[in-house]
Amino acid sequence: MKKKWWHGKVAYQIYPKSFMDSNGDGIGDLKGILSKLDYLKELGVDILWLSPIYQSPFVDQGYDISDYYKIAEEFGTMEEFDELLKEAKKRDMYLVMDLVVNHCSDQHEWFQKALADPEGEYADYFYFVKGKDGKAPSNYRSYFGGSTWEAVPGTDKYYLHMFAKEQPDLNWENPKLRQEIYKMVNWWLDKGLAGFRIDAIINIKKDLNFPSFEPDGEDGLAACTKMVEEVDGIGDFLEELKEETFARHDAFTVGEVFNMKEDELQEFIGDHGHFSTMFDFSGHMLTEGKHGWYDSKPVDFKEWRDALFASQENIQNAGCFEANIIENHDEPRGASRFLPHYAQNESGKKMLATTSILLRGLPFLYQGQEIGMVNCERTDISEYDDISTKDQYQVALDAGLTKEKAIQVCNTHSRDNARTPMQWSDEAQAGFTTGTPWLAVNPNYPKINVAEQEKREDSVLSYYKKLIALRKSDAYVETLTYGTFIPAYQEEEGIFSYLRKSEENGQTILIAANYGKEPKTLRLPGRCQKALLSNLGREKECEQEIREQGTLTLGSCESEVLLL
Ligand code: TEU
Ligand code: CA
Repeated sequence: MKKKWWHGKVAYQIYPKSFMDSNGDGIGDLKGILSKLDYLKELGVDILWLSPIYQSPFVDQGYDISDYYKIAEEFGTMEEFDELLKEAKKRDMYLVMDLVVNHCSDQHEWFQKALADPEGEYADYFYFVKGKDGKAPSNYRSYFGGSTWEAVPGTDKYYLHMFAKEQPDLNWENPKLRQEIYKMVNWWLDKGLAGFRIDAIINIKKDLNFPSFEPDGEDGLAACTKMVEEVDGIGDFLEELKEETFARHDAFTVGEVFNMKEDELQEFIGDHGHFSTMFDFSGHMLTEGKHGWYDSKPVDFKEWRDALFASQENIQNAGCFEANIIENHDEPRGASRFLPHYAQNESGKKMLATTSILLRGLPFLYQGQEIGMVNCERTDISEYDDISTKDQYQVALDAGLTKEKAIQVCNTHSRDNARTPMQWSDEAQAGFTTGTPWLAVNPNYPKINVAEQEKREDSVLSYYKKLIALRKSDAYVETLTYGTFIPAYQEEEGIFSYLRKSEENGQTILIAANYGKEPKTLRLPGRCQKALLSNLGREKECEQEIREQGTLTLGSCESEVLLL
């Protein structure tokens, strides 16, 4: 595998609307981000991914773009963006934006022109398709529920939208559209962006016959992902996109890729792949429900660990390097999801951080993860903003769940769990805004907030700083970046443990954590040179036990990082 500048770095996702509000309108903004750059630098992160900040009607929180060349008014101005870019550079940080080009907003000029003249050239920027027998061309269910087809007024045609009807899909078969996209991507890269996180990209290739499938739900529809999974040929689009844009700028790209075919890893992220890297969602996909959030399974520790391990080995054997996450703006909080109830405390959060951040790959933190923010309980559907949550609530009701049960489903799975404002302090509205936040803050902010944790040496935040510093330290960066991943103690119940072994310098680092309820004693293969990091501050005790007895005893929710 060819070494790349970003391999040894740590990335951080900012959800701008909820990060920091500088002017009291309740909406996070660019100036807010600017004011927190030093905080992020101190945390140790290098690459900042901003969720969409383009002009948008915000039907899907900015993932519906109405002008790719404009900054949303809510977030600020282009001058402020340029300043953010400059200030990030000054601190040796890299800015990555979200590239949303499977679809745009129905308010985008292209779509408006297409509607105004459904036979004209702009109609061909989208999929305007004749209906069959007076009905939609196929029976696909969109990601956000309901048909993927919406009638084009005044015609017998329908337009395709894999997501909301306000997010019409762009027609990648049209070379003119592709050129427009490349021009726009290059325009941003010319400004000095480091690269892009690429949204929902696996959806850009369509089967132009739009075949219908066996219905898979009560609504008589079939998931649109079925078509995506069956169609071939996306590689040509992705390769052209790369050649025309990213490759020319040596840009960093991270794809949001679900449903990739198994043998395509090399093609996607090998040395000459379409993207630099992509997210490893193997742990997240495990729990997916067949029909929706309501029938998803809870996380089973062993299944989760083994899925991550299998994925690590698979990626490593392919000579690839993926991006690891425990949460993002589409997922519930990792601490609420992956930690058993008895472990949902500061020790548990530090343990989760340890086992995740030291995996082989590029770690991505999501805002608030570094202070251990958790899911937010709501009692009524009106308290939710997210379009997907509203749909899934209805799906749950339609499946026969009571209102109370359906709300519980949302509390567990809603994308809003991760979108509540960042908790900066115990002041009103968590110090996020002086006004009324666009989405209510999690009421636990007096307990969980940055200001309090900055003061405390043993806080989750302080631990994240140490953990990231360890990962990037001169002494261990080689091993923790490129060292081989080797599973360890897999037979031990509740244990999440692996080695990182460097061929370059001979170092072996053992990461061992006890997700179980009871203490666990492990026999070590040999001596230990040094305990590098303990989430309970037990470095010295561990060294002594290993020296005297050759064992390592981990209490419940304890994690240790040892140089063997
Ligand atoms: O997500 C794509 C996606 O397929 C899912 O994460 C989906 O949004 C989720 O399962 C619905 O609950 C990306 C973005 O990350 C997401 O925020 C956007 O809504 C979506 O694309 C459309 O742009
Ligand atoms: Ca604001």
